Amino acid sequence: MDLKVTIVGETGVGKTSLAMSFATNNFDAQQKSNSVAAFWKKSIDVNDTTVKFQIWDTAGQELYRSMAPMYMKSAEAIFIVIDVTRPQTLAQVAFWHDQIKLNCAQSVEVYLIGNKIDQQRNVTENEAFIVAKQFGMKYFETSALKGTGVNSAFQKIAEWKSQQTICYTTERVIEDEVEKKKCCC
Ligand SMILES: Nc1nc2c(ncn2[C@@H]2O[C@H](COP(=O)(O)OP(=O)(O)OP(=O)(O)O)[C@@H](O)[C@H]2O)c(=O)[nH]1
Ligand SMILES: [Mg+2]
Repeated sequence: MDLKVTIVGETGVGKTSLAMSFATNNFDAQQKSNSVAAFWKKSIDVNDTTVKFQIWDTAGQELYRSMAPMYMKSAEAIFIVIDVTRPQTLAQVAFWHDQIKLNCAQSVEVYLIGNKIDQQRNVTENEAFIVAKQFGMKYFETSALKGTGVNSAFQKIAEWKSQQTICYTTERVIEDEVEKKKCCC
């Protein structure tokens, strides 16, 4: 099954680095800021199903930000990334959450990702967790540099997707059975 994930957040928080770490297991300390969205693919197996990720890594610079909604619209899941060394990136979560409300389907699953935990942090895990909770999001911490937590965040969203599909199928089966019974009466 396909899973479209869009990554948003301020410039320099590590969106491209996270996508690259997950998709290729590589890290580039000289990673350049992107001006257009980059696309990454990777498949993983969860619950006997292959989840094929289609990852849109958006450009965080103010100048290119107007493009982000285009990639949010069809997303089933969104990662809002912050940089735990820069508290202002946490303050901007409200902005990104508004963008999601404006542009995404109601069913979208949103995770907050605190990246760069290998560095001296200025945002505590608890501070970020409180903001995530306020907006109804799960919170994960990562280091794209070390690879810490990256696979688990993507694994969790893949599990969410596989569960969604199972629930949907079960509901449909139950609905179909109700319909059949109705027909027999
Ligand atoms: N120490 C450390 N540096 C990181 C980490 N993730 C990214 N970086 C560095 O932070 C800088 C910005 O990373 P990018 O991945 O380009 O950030 P971005 O969010 O894609 O930025 P835009 O494309 O401008 O939106 C680069 O120099 C990366 O090498 C991390 O986990 N730890
Ligand atoms: Mg980038």
